[in-house]
Amino acid sequence: MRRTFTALALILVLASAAAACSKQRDTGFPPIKPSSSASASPRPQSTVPVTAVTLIGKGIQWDLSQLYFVANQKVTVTVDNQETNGAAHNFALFTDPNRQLGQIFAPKVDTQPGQKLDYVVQALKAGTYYFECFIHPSMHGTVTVAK
Ligand SMILES: [Cu+2]
Repeated sequence: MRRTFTALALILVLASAAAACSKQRDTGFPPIKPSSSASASPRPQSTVPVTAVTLIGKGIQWDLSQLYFVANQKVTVTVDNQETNGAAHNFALFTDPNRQLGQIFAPKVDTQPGQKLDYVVQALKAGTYYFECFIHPSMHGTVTVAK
């Protein structure tokens, strides 16, 4: 009788251990990406309007999705292309959120991998504008222009 009880207890212990194991495996969180994934993570940013800003292009992503320009002054956008996949980037500006219409700044040249290039944007009135890389329209964001 005692032997049966011991065997039963052992089975219960094993069963609960297996349950705990499978519970541990499913955390409900997405798996942690290895650090080798090329996506640039957003960096903390000031909301103060500036006349010069650097945009880093890496992994077919900009490091910033929101820019702040000073109104009524030329603004220099430096594109820092950190790609290792051979992709070139550039900077274009629109008044239309879908970036289909209202282009107000067109890049004359592309920034090649390993290059930094300045795009000097003409003085803009206060308001909201939209930027993108012409080559990769998924690389886009918003520009807030304020005094
Ligand atoms: Cu691009």
